[in-house]
Amino acid sequence: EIPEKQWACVIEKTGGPVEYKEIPVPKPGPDEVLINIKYSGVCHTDLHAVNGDWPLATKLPLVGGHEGAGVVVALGELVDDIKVGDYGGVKWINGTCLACDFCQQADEPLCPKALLSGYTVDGTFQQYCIAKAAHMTRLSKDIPLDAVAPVLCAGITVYKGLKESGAKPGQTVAIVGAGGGLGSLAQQYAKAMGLRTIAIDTGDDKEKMCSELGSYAFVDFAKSKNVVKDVQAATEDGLGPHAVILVAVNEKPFQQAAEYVRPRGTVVCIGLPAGAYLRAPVFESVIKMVTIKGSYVGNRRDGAEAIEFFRRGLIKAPYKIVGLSELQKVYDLMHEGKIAGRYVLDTSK
Ligand code: 8ID
Ligand code: ZN
Repeated sequence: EIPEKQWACVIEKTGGPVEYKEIPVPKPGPDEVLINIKYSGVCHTDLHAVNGDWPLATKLPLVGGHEGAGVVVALGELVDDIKVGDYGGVKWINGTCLACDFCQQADEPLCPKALLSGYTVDGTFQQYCIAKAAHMTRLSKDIPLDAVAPVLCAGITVYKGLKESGAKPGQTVAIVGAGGGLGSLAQQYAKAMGLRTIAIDTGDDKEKMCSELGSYAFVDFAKSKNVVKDVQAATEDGLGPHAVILVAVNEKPFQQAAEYVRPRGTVVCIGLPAGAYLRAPVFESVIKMVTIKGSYVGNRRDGAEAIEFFRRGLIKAPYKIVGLSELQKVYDLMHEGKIAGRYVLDTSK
């Protein structure tokens, strides 16, 4: 009962347009599964892929998307630990070699042969998507496929970033870009991990959302006359947050965070604004013993842990559902910075 054709969103060339059209249903290779994607989140990475603004080319034509949740409908002949009918998630890391130096140490996002969903292989903006069985995220049947979709990239990534920050329960973390998809989930994971959060973003809608998500303070970067001072003033002793999670799509905050982070604090860079550079004052970075690091999605274990927080009901971030055919409208809103939280696409319409 797997159809020959399916609906998908395809770009033929970098820059778009995004075309909603019928394409063939792919067939899984020996170590792959075919997943009937029910819902897919839309990540800002998907917009970077359309715009081609990163120093890494996409495949073309391209089906984007890497936050896909659905039902397994076919298995390659080597797959013996997944059944047809199981729930599965397709994340950014679609597959890796499982043999290199990095894969051996469970750093598989760093695998030089990593396949990237919706970037170097077709992703989840289609009704039937392929994933390497070893990397399919296992989802139990009590997990709602719409709400879990954003966890598959945004959730895993911010959970990993919070772990990489080294922040301990009771400490304060600044979330920069808190009103977006990654930022909204970061506030929920931080809360579940016993951390306090300061949200940084702009606009009344995002401020309201961040307060509902558990942040005790909000700094509006567009209204603030001095973001560095305002973030530090939002901490009890005025010395700044223990960690900063940077998920904004803008260079400026990557050049401010080291100034307001607490002595001994850690700045975790996650957002990927095009052509941007990190900048930090050497003097303050040294005498404050600041750590600045990058964090890139998560390994399979991080994924399983992030899903388990969600399954237990600890992660509730707002999302809106629209049809797969409306992807371009979502990109337009995202480009304008008008999305509070995440959009999730229903692939049946
Ligand atoms: O593994 C990774 N490192 C990874 C994984 C997934 C996504 C990295 N990303 C990257 C994406 O490619 C993108 O560059 O993280 C970035 C954020 O993705 P997103 O959360 O999906 O984007 P969004 O929903 O558009 O949210 C971005 C927010 O940043 C705010 C915007 O207002 C928006 O709410 N923002 C901006 I633009 N400038 C800001 C500033 N100066 C800012 N917030 C605070 N200060
Ligand atoms: Zn993503």
